[in-house]
Amino acid sequence: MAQQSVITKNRNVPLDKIRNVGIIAHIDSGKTTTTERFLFYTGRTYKIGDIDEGNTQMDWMPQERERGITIMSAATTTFWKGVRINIIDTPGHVDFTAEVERSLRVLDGGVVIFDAEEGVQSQSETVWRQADKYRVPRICFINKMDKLGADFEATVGEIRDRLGAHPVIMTYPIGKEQEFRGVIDLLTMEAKYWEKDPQGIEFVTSKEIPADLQETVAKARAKLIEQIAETDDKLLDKYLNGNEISVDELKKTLRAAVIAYKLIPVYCGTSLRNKAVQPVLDAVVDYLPSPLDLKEISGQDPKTGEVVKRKLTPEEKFSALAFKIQLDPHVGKLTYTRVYSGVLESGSYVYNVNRDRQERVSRVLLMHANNREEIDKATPETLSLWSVQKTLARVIPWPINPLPLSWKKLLFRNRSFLWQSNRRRRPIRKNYLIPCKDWPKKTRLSKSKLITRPVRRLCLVWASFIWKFSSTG
Ligand SMILES: Nc1nc2c(ncn2[C@@H]2O[C@H](COP(=O)(O)OP(=O)(O)OP(=O)(O)O)[C@@H](O)[C@H]2O)c(=O)[nH]1
Ligand SMILES: [Mg+2]
Repeated sequence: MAQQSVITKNRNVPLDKIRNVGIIAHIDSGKTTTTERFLFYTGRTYKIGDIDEGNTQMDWMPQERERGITIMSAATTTFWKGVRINIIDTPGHVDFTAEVERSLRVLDGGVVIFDAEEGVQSQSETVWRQADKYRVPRICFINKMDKLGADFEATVGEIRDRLGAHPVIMTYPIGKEQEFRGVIDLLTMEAKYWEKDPQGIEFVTSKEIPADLQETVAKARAKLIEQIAETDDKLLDKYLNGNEISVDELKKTLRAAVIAYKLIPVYCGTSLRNKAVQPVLDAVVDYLPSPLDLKEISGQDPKTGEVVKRKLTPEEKFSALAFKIQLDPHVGKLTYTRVYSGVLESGSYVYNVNRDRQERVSRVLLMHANNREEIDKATPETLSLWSVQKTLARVIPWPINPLPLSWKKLLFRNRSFLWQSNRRRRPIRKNYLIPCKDWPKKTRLSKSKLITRPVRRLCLVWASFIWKFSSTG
């Protein structure tokens, strides 16, 4: 496994230098591969984790490594250009779509990855709609530019037509498939080549644009400036009057447009071949929102029923959303939380709104996939975990400032899963995460048995179990 280098303990970062992002997409588009590159280029790991060799940081479960797929979303933290990036790598398989949705609820921004050959696929559409639902600003990365049949422009077209988005091309590919060499940054009009260093750390920047691309790139840049200018009246005036617009002005306006869900910056590259991944990290820093851009959250006071608003700062009273519970054989029950305001200290008590009771926060942990780093407290800067000791809950007096967040419970209707459970008997618990196609043949039910009453009853019980289980998530 790749080694970690950065110690995140005691690194205080101002709120505007925080990005909470999720990597979302269809299965096999390269989310984990790209996340591993993020960790490597930011210095978080010494060695590039490879999906195909089963030595990734983010896919740490043996089942994930065996199958080369992500089953559980994994969180990590890294630093790029002085900005702390909290990342959640999500699974792409339709059966784990609940994992994506519960992560999206607590994220401030998303990096959506597309396969340059496949374009926009079904699950990409699903996660896109989920991100729309939770109002998550996004950037896109068209990955696998090295793959046979890779088509950058067709994929951008599909983002526009199938997803109804407003993509803006930020980097234009130099070559494709085997010939993919790098990208042209349309803002600065620089060509960047990843050719010499196989790990892609070093790249060559040149002001000279390849002759065959000059015309296309000039058109693409003009379109980019027009698209950005259209989102801001002042800039549009300047543009229409024929005045020069600086790169800084363009970046600032684009950032505002991305946060306002008006534009989606699009990048391209190939994570597997270690080419053009750094511009995506730059885009996370430059265009995705910090917690300060979200302004405030609102909730209901449990006693008075009044709507309460809190700013997303450590100075405010505490409020957080527990978005996932995980059972760890060594530590016990872990609760993934997003702290929105205030401070969560180890040894303190918090009010659990769902259960209407207090919970003791025995330890606060910062997660790096399955590695835990113990910290004293969690603030809005950390996507953290705390472990709960339920036994102590009843004897402690109520905290003074509870704030139940006014979000709805998640209800998952995972059709494919229900349909599959109609066909086959429920696997035993330890096999729960095994894809249905791999369940032993013996457990399959014949078509004639499917229509019998006991089976239908069993399906209903199973469906209600899933419903109950996922709505508590
Ligand atoms: N040719 C090519 N293959 C890639 C690239 N990036 C990833 N892959 C391959 O695509 C496959 C899937 O990669 P993952 O990173 O596991 O994809 P994922 O989106 O995380 O998959 P799930 O988490 O299971 O949804 C692996 O075999 C990778 O080696 C790329 O840039 N080019
Ligand atoms: Mg993955």
